[in-house]
This record gives sequence, structure tokens and C-alpha cells, in this order.
Amino acid sequence: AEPEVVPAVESTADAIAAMEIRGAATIADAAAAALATQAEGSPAETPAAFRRGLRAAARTLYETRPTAVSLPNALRYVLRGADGDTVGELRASTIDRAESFRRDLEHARETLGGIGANRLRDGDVVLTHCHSTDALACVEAALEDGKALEAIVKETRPRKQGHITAAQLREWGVPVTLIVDGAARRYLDAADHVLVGADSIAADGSVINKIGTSGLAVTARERGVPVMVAAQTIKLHPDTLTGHTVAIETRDEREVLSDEERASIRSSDAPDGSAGEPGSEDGLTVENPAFDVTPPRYVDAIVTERGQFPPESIVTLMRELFGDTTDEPWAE
Ligand code: RUB
Repeated sequence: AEPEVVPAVESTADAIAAMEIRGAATIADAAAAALATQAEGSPAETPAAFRRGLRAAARTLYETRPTAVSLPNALRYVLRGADGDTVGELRASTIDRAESFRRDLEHARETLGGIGANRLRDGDVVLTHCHSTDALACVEAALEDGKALEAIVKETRPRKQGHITAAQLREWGVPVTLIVDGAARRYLDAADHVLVGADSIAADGSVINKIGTSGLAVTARERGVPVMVAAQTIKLHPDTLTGHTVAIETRDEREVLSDEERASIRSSDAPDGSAGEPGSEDGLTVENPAFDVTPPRYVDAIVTERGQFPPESIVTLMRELFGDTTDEPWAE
């Protein structure tokens, strides 16, 4: 049988799984681009075969990482636009739809940035966690408005996406103080805002973002620092409208503890005599959840391209945009 999924889709999926392509919006953009590549390169000779290949490509992308809902939202949007009676028409409509998705994504980020910038005053200090293009769009727009900002950047273990945030902010000339995650509470008194992005927003206004966000938000509430979440509407998770929860990705324990580090912890003197190979029953468990859930009461505002919302009212926007459509058009 002919290969249904073009190699470029497989490599995009691999890059997402390996986090060479990462961050909810960037993943969605890459997934839409990959579906366009599938449409372009599909060897299908019949409309049915074309659609089968497109669904298979979408499944390959869908299965990479579970938490950022922008990924299935992107796949759903593009697949719904695949329209036509011939392979040629299907090809063209899919490519068009993927391109319009990518344009909208960029436009939404810019609009969101302009709205979020209104919350930032001249001279403010923002404290960031992880790396979010939506959060940074707010900083960029405020800088364009002529406001001076400073940033305290949490490094964000284990993958240190804080370094990406620091590099971007420095490129824009923003003074950056980089801190380890454990130092966040100490530095909150120097911050005017906690500014983060989101991988998914649930119907009750819960924010699903990089592990450590919820602890940061609780501490920010204790210190009286407002928490601002920048998330364009493709981060709204339609399944949560019907009471589903968002899957939290767990990643390889070697991101936290290398085999070498594990070997240095393992003791041949342990009372249970454990000295097995990494991953074996040696009494040392490493857990590596990539995301956590921040309850709405710790979030002051969710900034989207459609305006700012208190988290508890985001459900209204969610219903308007998604209704109760939670189909999976990529299913076999
Ligand atoms: C990235 C992360 C980001 C959101 C929002 O996690 O938690 O805060 O995805 O990013 P990871 P954006 O590095 O594990 O993908 O605003 O760019 O969509």
C-alpha cells in the first residue's frame, strides 16, 4: 500500500514530541502547516483516499502531546475546511484553510498583545514562568506603546524554557533578572504582575499551564500580586464544556534525573538491597508531570484576542466559539 502520511508530517510530529517545536500556539501553527504539506504531497488518486490520508496525518500529529488543546483545535479547524469533489479541489481547500488558520493565529496574538498591554504600566515589573508567545505579545505591545518594563524570569525546570523568554526579552532591550523556580516567592514583592500563558483553559476558568504555574499563582495571591494569563481563544478546551478534564502530560524521568545522577543516588547499602538498573525497582521514583491546573480563584484575568475576562466568565466565550462540538474528524 502507498504511504498515506507524507514524511514531512512524520518529522513535524517527531519535532513536537521531542519539544524542538513547543509552546501551545507554535505547536498549533506547525500542525496546520503540516496538514498543508500533507495536502500538497498526498499521493491519493481518489477523494476518499485523500481524506483518509489527511485523517491519518491529523492522528499522527494529535498523538504527539496531550495537554495543549490548540493542537486538536487546529486539526479540527483545518479538517473541517477540507472541501471538494475532486482531489484537486480537496488539496486546494485544505491548503487554503491551513493558511487562513495560521494567519488568524498570528493576528489573534497581535490583537491579544494590544489588549494585554493595557494592563501593563510604564515602569512595571512582570514575573514570568516558562515561555509563552501570547504572554510575550503583551510585553511587546507595551514596549511599542513606549512603556519601559522589567522582567523577573523563572528558569522553569526541567526544560528551562525561561532561557527562551530571557533571550526574547533581552532582544527587545528589557532588563531581565533570571531566578531559579524556588526563588519565586522571594522575588514576588518586586513584581507588579505575574504574566503567564496557557496550554488549555477549562470551562470553569481553570488554567492549564507549565508545571509550577499553580504554585506561583497561589503564592502571588498571598503576596497580593495580580496574575494575568495571556491565552488566545484556540487555548479554550471545548471538551471541558461537557465536564471532561484536561489530560496532563507526563514526560520522561530523564529530563529530571539523568541515568548518571540516578546511579549516584542509588546505594548498594540500602536496606532493601536495591541496586538495579535505571527504571527498575530500586526504590527511587521520579515523576515528571509537564503541566498543572491553576484554579480560577487564583487568576485575575484571562486576556484573549476577544477581550479580557475574569476566569469564571470564560465559559460564555467558550460556548459562543465552540458550542458543544467536540467531534474528532480525524478518527478512522
Ligand atoms: C509551554 C507552556 C506555555 C504555553 C503557552 O510548555 O506551558 O506557557 O504553551 O505558550 P512546553 P504560547 O514548553 O512544554 O510546550 O503562548 O506560546 O502558546
